[in-house]
Amino acid sequence: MEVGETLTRFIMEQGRKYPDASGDFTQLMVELTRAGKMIANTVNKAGLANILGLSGTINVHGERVEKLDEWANEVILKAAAGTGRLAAAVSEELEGVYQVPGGQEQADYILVFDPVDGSSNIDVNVSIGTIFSIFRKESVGPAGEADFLRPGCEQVCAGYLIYGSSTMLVYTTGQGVHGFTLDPAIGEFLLSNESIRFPESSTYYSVNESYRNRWEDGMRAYVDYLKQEDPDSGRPYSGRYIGSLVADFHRNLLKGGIFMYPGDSKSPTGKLRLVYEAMPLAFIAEQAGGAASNGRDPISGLRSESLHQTVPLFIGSAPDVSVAEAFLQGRRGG
Ligand code: P6P
Repeated sequence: MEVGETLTRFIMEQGRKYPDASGDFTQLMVELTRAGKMIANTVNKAGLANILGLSGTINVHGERVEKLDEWANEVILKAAAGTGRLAAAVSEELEGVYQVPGGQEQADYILVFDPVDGSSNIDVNVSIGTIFSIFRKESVGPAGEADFLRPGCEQVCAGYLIYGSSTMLVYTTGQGVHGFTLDPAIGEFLLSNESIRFPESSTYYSVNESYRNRWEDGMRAYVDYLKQEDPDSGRPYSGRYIGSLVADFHRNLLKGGIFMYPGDSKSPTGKLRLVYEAMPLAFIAEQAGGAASNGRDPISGLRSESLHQTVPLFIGSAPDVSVAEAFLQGRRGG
């Protein structure tokens, strides 16, 4: 595919590689990208639309649209459910499993997503994102929690949108990681980064060091290691942490680096959600030649025990994740 190819065409081309593909997945992806365009349009005028409180807009039902998170949640649910190809969904904004109205329980797919990750950053104009992934529904009849408590390796698709200096959609279906940039002039996502791979060498590490005193010794030792002068290994790495998971992950994916949100004495399993934050990004990281771990085990092999379970996350260039694990497991010292 050449640069500039539309996302819709790319999805359809990829779909053709699966002879038994019914087109349902393609339809779902096309609708998710349409929802992404709607969210991008609103985010990009956030300052004007007073997005943090009331959006300042009125929806089709004449109701005042609430916060961005709830609004984006609705936009994504409506877009995906409107395809008739989605049975159910789990979102950071919803307590339990959302059954798609209209009895789509026979539909093949279920969706997990975080509609707006990092929305607290929007009022200071920092990039934020949407994270999503798709599983095939396993159960017969209405999808239950068990359909969503699956190992990450069973995802059929994972992606994120990043609303920054430009809006990008990055996704994988297990055939590499591909990035598309929204051209606002024509309202199309155009192929801009085909087959993204983590660079051989890393430049960045991302972690909130204000929690250092809560970390276990191995975590402190690892971050100290990254700060040592050792030009041969590219150290010291540059610290970059903007408090927006998608933005930090995206930069490290393109430039090389590791993002960490460890467990600590206050939050032993960290803050980030396994099902709709860590697992989708882990699929992308692995498809780009990187790795994702909870400090011991690959995220892709974990099975969540609850919909909103948190998990420590170490994700990025594979060598960096491996070294971090060695420090965390006491196999390496400073
Ligand atoms: P902390 C945003 O609230 C978020 O969920 C992620 O996007 C981000 O990486 C993390 O939390 C930041 O959390 O505790 O460092 O402020």
